[in-house]
Amino acid sequence: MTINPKTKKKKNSLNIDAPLHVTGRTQYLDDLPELAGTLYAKVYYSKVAHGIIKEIDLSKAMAMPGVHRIISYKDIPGENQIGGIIPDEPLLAETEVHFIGMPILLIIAESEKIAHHTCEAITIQIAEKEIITDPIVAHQQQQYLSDPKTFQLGDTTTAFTNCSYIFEGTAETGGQEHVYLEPQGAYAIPNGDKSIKIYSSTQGPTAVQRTVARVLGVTMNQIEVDVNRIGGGFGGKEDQASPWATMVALGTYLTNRPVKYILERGEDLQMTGKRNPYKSRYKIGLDNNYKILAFEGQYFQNGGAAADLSPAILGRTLFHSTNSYYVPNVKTNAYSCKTNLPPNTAFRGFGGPQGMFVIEAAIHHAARAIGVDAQIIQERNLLEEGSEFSYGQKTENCEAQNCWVQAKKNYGFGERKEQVRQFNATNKYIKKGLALMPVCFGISFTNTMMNNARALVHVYSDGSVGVSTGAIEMGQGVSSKMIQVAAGSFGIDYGRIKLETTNTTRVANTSPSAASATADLNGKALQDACSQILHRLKKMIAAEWKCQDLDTIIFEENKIFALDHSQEIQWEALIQLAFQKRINLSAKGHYATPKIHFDNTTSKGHPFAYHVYGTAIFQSTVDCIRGNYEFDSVQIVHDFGSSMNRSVDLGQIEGGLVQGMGWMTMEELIYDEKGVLKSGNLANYKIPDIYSVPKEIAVQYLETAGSDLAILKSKAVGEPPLMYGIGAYFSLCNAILAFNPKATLTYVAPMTAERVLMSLYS
Ligand code: LUZ
Ligand code: MOS
Repeated sequence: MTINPKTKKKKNSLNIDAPLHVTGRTQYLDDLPELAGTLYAKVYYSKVAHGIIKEIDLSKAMAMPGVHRIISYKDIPGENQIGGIIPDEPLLAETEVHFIGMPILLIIAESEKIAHHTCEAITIQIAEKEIITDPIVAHQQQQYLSDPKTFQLGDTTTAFTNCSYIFEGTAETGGQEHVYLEPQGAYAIPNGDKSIKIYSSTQGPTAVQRTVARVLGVTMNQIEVDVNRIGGGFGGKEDQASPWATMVALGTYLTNRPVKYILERGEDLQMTGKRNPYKSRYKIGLDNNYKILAFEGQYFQNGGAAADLSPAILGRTLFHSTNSYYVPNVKTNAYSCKTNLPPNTAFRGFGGPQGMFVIEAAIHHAARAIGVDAQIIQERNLLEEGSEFSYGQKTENCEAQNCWVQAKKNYGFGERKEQVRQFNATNKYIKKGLALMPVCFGISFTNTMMNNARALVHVYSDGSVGVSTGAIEMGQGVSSKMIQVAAGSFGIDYGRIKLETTNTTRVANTSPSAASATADLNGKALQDACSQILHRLKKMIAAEWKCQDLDTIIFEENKIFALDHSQEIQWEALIQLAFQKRINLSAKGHYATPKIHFDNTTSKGHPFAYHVYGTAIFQSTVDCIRGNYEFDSVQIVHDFGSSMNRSVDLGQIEGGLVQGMGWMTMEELIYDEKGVLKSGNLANYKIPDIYSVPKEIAVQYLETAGSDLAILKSKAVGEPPLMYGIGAYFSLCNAILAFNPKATLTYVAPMTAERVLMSLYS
């Protein structure tokens, strides 16, 4: 467990996409050559957040030259239903609309321009009904998308009677727009009789396949979904790529022509769901050594108008409600509240960040009231080896303390604290704030069933290799990791491996590329496929060379040799020989994460293959006249296990951190009381740019034993770093308190410059 950022031999930094990206040759959905006869789809969506459809006037629209069809729910041959977890979401509205942006009609036209003008020529009268945008209002009216969930450990009621300090309060986090660079979209092509092939910008090809089959009333084998790569997902395409793919498939079904739809940014912002905003309450109790004895949380999730993935997201809020701390008595309740907003959905962290923010707010509140630094309370309560989470799993190879201690030591936190104290003592209108943010994130889909994957490997007779998995490349580098796994298994160069598109006819029944688990699940399935082929090759060569022990046969550097023999053979020659001997050079691999289980009736089990740990130290500077701020530095010690690709993993840390900071500080989604999105374009919805990222980001690799359940012991790295961003919020709180020790802190995120200013003078 040593940190060795420099001295250790630099591990692989393959990134097969980087040369394509920087030279502009990367192919996305819209770069596919279009077939002759392609038609273009566009959605007419509701401009009212809740109401009854009274009258639809298509007379002007139908008269537009170049309009092929205007499709309504009545034209749907199968089920008008796209809900993945709960069947509560029509593809096209029938009699009632539930949010602004809800699709009502689908226009199919000769060109995008005609589709656009047709859309503008449609008028629909909607009689408005009561509009709810606030989850607390929905809660008061018992408007839920799914059953409330409760996690419980120990007995909080008794524990509170033993506490020296008890604090209660509220916390609130806003939504977050995914802003994937590539908007949602799909392209459907007739593929013989009833069959349709769909190119989709999705994280979940099987979800698309299943949804299309359901809506068209055909079996899944009629629907082929193909994904080359996507331009970002962040959870926004885990479930919400399906409607657009279903629409183009419906268009193709009804016209027998190729149909394409790529959303304009404005449409995407209006129609798609975002990170779930939450309003929460907490009660925290500590003893006089600042040990947290009890924690209670109530979480009101703003789910929007349909369940989508919100029930699962709600679960992860509870899984991560105590973040990286051991709390012996926990009681948490969560409610998925139904409102008239677009159905909110997965977003990197999947409810975890929303849960973690609340306990961090509770600790900050307690620290301020007691008169100690929050770090003292954080440090005294970090998880230890064998600590039990409220869901019954216990930590194994816990690195919570290790990351924390290393971060403080390696980045000289003690000195830094003194420097900041001095700076604040000598500057009146500029104040600095420090905060530490520990993170512990569980790796696996919380729905145990989803933790499986498959891979298909062909070794061609010339020795080149084709690899298919269920993994979607969305910029996270999973393609590079898959190539590393295959090349490493066969002991051959990366250049001999071709990674194929992700296609439902080659790899079926896939889980979405999500939950940080894509490289683990698909990598392990790929290892399984490779080892089957390897085994056949070893048996063949053992017979040739008369070796007894297959384990003495080594595949390395494009050749094969046996430890107790002088012979060796080049990879190509070996494959030629195997081909002549009629050996099967293809294999299908399968992996299902072992050991995990969870009982939804008791909310106890062992849902995660392992946990990922880390600690980030934030330093911010606040301009106390204007409320503006910047981040001087973020210094991280992160538990990578044994990173298989340092540059890809570093990119994930930096990207996740900045995305999390954006959520916590500047990205403000505003809906008015009518459910109108007021921040519906990228001019007034601000995401971090190069000027707002921290001046310094340092990441140290905590190289640990890793986990056998992580691919090549390289721990999952997709989501955990997003939650470091929460530290940004509290470092701003601390700078505000340095200016005004009596300031009101609301624990409402994002901490925009306006909120900082209001707080400074509150
Ligand atoms: N998706 C999902 C996820 O369906 N289940 C999960 O547990 C999850 N976790 C993170 C991100 N996406
Ligand atoms: Mo995700 S939030 O891992 O699609």
